[in-house]
Amino acid sequence: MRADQSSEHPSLSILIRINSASPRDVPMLQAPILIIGAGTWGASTALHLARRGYTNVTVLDAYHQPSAISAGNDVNKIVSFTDPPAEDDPNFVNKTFFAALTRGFQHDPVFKPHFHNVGNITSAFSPGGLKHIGRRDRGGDVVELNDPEDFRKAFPSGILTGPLPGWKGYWKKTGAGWVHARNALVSAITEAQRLGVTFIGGDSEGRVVRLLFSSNTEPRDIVGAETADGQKHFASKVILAAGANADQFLDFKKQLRPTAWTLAHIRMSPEEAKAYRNLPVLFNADQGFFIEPDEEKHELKICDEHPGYCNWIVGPDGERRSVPFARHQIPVESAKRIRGLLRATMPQLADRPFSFARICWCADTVDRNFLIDYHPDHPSLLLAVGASGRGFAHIPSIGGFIVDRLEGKMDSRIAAAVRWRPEQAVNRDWDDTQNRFGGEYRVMDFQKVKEWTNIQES
Ligand code: FAD
Ligand code: FSA
Repeated sequence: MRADQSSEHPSLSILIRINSASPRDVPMLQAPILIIGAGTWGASTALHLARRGYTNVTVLDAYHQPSAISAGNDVNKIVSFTDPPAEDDPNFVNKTFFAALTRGFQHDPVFKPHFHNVGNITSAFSPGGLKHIGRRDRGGDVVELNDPEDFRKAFPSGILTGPLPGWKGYWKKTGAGWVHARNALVSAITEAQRLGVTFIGGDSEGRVVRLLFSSNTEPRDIVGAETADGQKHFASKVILAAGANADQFLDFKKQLRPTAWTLAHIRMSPEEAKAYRNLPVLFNADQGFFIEPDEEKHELKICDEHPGYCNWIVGPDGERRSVPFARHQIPVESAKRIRGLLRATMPQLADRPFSFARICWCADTVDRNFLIDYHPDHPSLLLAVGASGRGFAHIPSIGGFIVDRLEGKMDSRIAAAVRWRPEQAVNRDWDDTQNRFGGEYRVMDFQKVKEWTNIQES
């Protein structure tokens, strides 16, 4: 076997001479399939492959499961249900995705126990934020909240004691709420394992350092991936589901912008946690959101809303590129914004110490549609990326769409929306706020952050 360094991505790919006994000749269901990334989408894909009868599926992840850096490794995420669309619905693609996750949370025993149907309130106070939320098609019964008093009445008394200045919004009382994200992720992984999928996690044996490409086939196809321990994992198909880190393995032609958001927890007493049980999700497009405290540790997670942080590094070619990194702290400016949200809503909690915080990475496409497609130059490489800061809710079902694409069965309208589309990114404005509001109303740069929190995890 000969291994040459690839000229395209010298450090991230390697060329391998493949012989005729390659795994490619094995029937599809028994053929080795490698998934890179055991986060939200990788876990969902593994589960759907196993359920469709694939018997040789391996998932590699840089962390033991559930990955500490997966965007899905979180106490909660927002979910909203949608009915299946009519064939001629102009929003057919998006609604099909949402109808599928709806079925998953309503009926799939792997996910159903983790969904909390408490309703959600989407709100804003800036003209742009209000216009944005007003455009959303929410489905179901929605009540308008026109002033702070309407918000207070949507909650048990004594909770929303803050001024909620200028807040207006929409309250979807049912068919919306939150999912215990980490538990849903672990549930998907556990079920996939039970059905025979192998998960390999850890910095040495699970962390992919490069993709492996054939040197003697045209086109130069992918043949597997190499992990940090030097192990080469060969496969017939490779599914890249490494979230924000996918961008480091290939030239995505600017289609992915790794972007991070910020979250913190405060600890409540068991009695308080009980009083704050079953609250609707309260999301404000100008300031952030929170969801009731979790049952186990009684921690309330709060996110400040903003267009995101990138970590801009200028490469030798003069192009800047956002490069993810892990940190279980947040910028102090973000911590202040989180306290600002608490002061506006629940000032009684605004000065509590934080018990946990982290930055959390995702990757935005230009139009914030997903990117689920074969790579045009590497026919056995399927990309399952571009969750665009809204991909957790799809955990029950996204893997089904990814496997549809793998099998060439994806609905053509969906396939068109989630295709490889570098033409969209040619003149990409990296600083585009992508329809997000809040914070400084611009994309921020971690390189310019001077001060970080120093939270001791309890
Ligand atoms: P991830 O879940 O991040 O998975 C990527 C995996 O790749 C990780 O497990 C990682 O360890 C692994 N990996 C990375 N590098 C390597 C490597 N070299 N080798 C092997 N493995 C590697 N969505 C919602 O629907 N509702 C919400 O309320 C919501 N809230 C959010 C709040 C925040 C703060 C953030 C940041 C995102 C939120 N999202 C939400 C978005 C959602 O979490 C993501 O879109 C989704 O989890 C992305 O899934 P993924 O599988 O693409 O990435
Ligand atoms: O309704 C939703 O799916 C909220 S996603 C939560 C969030 O924090 C966004 O508010 C943020 O803009 C980014 O997309 C990360 O996820």
